[in-house]
Amino acid sequence: MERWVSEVNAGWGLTVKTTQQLCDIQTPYQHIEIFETVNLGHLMMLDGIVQLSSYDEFAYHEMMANLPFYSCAHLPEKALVIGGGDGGVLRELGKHPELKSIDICEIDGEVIKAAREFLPETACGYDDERVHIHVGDGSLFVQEHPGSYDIIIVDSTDPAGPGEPLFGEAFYGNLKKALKPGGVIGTQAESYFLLPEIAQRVVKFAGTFFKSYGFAQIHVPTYPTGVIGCCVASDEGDVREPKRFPDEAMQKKLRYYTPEVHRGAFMLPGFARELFEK
Ligand code: SPD
Repeated sequence: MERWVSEVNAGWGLTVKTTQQLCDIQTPYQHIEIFETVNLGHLMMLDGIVQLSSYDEFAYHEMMANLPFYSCAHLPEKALVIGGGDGGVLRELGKHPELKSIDICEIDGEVIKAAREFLPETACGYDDERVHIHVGDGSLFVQEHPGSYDIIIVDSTDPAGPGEPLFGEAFYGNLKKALKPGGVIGTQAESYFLLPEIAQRVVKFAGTFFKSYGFAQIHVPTYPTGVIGCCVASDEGDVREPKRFPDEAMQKKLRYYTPEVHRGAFMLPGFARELFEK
């Protein structure tokens, strides 16, 4: 039966026509819903907030994985994903043979199960033998692993519910401690149109702890306002400049990320630049 489902966020919304609800689970952490849609393939929502659609998830996941990967001044070998239970960031990291180990710490094991059952093209990231799954609180996990990772990617929900601690200043300090020297973080930094105060806060925290940092914009039509940010930060080199480039074979595996897109993503509209300079 056809049904329009909406994300209503900050006083406005995004509505998608669906044909079938594949998953409808309330976990101790959140409400997981997955729909079959008319035009966007599968759509996953957590607590009513769109997390991904098959139509454009490649854009978000490629950038979340590759901005930190290619910003890292040394060749990254060990990666950590906080959140990201759908497996999309894992899938993109898995394209890099240089990575020897990819840990994921997702607080809600039911998200992993639902993604594996209903979003196989995204959750195929789990099929990689370098991936180690930890179900738990990412904010505690980073405190328990000092000096451990070359790149850490925080693929969180919005700062309400289980995602809340991942938007605090203390968490950014702990991310820095969990990195090896010269490591890079990439964190979900919201939309400068939809949630400008959150985007501003995240970039400010990155600037408190790291020498080089910036907000990279990613075009994702199925997130309200069509844009979302990845805050990239490191103590080594300029994160706006890729340190290595995908070879031809790797570039063929990517539909959104290119070295030019890496540089261009940090070129923000004037009002957004001002937001982050305050
Ligand atoms: N405002 C929604 C932000 C969602 C970011 N996380 C998406 C998870 C996809 N792996």
